[in-house]
Amino acid sequence: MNRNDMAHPLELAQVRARLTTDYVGREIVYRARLGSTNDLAQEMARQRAPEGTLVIADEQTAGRGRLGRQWLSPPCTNLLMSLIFYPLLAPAQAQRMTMVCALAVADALGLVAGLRADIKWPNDILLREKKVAGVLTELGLQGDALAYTVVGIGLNVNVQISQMPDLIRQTATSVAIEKGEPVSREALLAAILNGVERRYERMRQGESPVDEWGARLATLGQRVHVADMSADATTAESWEGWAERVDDDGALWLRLDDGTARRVLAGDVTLRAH
Ligand code: BT5
Repeated sequence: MNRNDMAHPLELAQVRARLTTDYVGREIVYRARLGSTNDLAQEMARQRAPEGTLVIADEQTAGRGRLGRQWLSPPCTNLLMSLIFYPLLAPAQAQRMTMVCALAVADALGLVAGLRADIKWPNDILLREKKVAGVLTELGLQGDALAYTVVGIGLNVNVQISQMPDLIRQTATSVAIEKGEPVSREALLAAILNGVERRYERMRQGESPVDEWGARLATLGQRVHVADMSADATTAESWEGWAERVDDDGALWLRLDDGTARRVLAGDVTLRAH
């Protein structure tokens, strides 16, 4: 049996050997098991841990998605990680960090596994229309300014369908399932970190990731149903229409059937037949 076939703890030396970054992933906090990497990363961000610090675990006991949903992963099979940044962005622009990281994950899937990934608005990465990764960006504010962002990434690498809980079996996939063989978590992780730094640097030099992200969104041009999760949305609003475009803050613009346009900042998208 190839050693990749067996779940083994992450080998950080193999990650470091592949890093080409100056600061992203140069500081690594590894835990075999913890509640949520986003929680530990937020705690460290409040204490000004260095930019690009990686918090990574082989198992989470309280992994979460948006609105407190669960993120599920068997031990030692996938990537469960969070990155700390102090971007000079307004809080409304923080979604750009999700874009930078989602694009880096999509690139890494191509580079390391030869798979073509799509992005689903606002924070999913898909392989053949199934969810392979989710991104959870959380903010720290100081007054009206952004103090830090923590970008959590859960990427299904070597989990098999038989190991997936019923909740996600129909909608989720993994790199190994799509590729038909196990893939090195270390190689994928290093490629993600390298890509994140490259893209983050470009953003810091004034280039917005929005255009590239928008071009990679499987959602645009589709007829969709969107359950609105924006903070200012009254409970359980939802919309159906054509997903026309995204704007600089990453909000989705829908064209409703009565011809009006509607801006949705956060939500859940389901494709509709047309
Ligand atoms: C997300 O939320 O997709 C963001 C997930 C971020 C997880 C990472 S893991 C490291 C870091 N630490 C954390 O505690 N979190 C981050 P959302 O769009 O709300 O999607 C959540 C939904 O995805 C769940 O309700 C399930 O339906 C589904 N789901 C759960 N686990 C999954 C998995 N392993 N693969 C695919 N889908 C999953």
